Amino acid sequence: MRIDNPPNGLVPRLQGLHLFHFDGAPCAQRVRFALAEKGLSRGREVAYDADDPHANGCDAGTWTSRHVSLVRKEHFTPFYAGIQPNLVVPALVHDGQLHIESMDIIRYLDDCFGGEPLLPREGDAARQETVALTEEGERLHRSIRFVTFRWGLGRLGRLNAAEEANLHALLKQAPDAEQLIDFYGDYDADAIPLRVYEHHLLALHAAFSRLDARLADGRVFLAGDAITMADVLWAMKTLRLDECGYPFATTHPNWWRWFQRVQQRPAFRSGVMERHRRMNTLFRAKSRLESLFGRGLRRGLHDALAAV
Ligand SMILES: N[C@@H](CCC(=O)N[C@@H](CS)C(=O)NCC(=O)O)C(=O)O
Repeated sequence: MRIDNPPNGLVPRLQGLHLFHFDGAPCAQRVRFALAEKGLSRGREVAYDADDPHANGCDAGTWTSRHVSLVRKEHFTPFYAGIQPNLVVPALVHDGQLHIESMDIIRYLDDCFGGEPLLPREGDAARQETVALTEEGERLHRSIRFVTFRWGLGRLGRLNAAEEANLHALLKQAPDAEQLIDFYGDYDADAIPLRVYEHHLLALHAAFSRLDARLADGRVFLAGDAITMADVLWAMKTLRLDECGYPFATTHPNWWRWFQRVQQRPAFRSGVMERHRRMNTLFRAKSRLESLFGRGLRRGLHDALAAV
């Protein structure tokens, strides 16, 4: 989605490609994965709010990284609100034009840059499948948030009263498309209730079961032999849930093999994992420890399925 005349005056002055993102955020990882598939590599690192004309150049074949820390709540600042009205990452600026919504950004990159298409071309049967699978993945976006916040952050991700007030103030003029006010309101009051967590876990389990069955015919990727934007989107959900201890290998074996294939792609290693290893290791250590004590996401899924 292109945003014309954003309030932040920096945007029109940015030349080349600038990605506002967070290393550990699945929605930003999708875009970095796609950038790498397009042969574009991470170039200069500048502060997300750097207004330095020398930071604005972009070497050919690279994109400028503007890292927005979700941990330090840099996405809840007036500066960032002037770029991404929904206060989430990612956002992309290309030669002064602002684009938001990760999957729209990927389509935009697919149109602008060469390489194999991530959305199969018009007339290719795989195109419709790719669109449908992408839409299904987008519908489950909030389920990942609910599951990982309860699993990974417990009460740690809560906003204090001042941060809550700030969020309300920043979203006053915006449609709150990501429902952050509702989400943080409930979460700050009572973490995430078990029944909500289980509801989202079951929705994800149902989707992965369908995807697992789709791969039973031996196809390499979701819509055929070539990787598409649907694989990119679902891979990031899978990575996050795998980090949290979701038992993919035993529950959805075809899907697990598909994920190994995706992980072997050089673009996955460079675009997604390069600066995500520390967080990945931390998440895995936590989920292994929980498994040892018979707790965690594996147990959560088991209980949720048993209660149906
Ligand atoms: N529909 C948006 C969703 C973006 C989104 O939810 N981003 C998450 C990270 S994956 C975020 O910034 N969350 C901030 C928060 O929950 O405070 C997109 O696809 O770009």
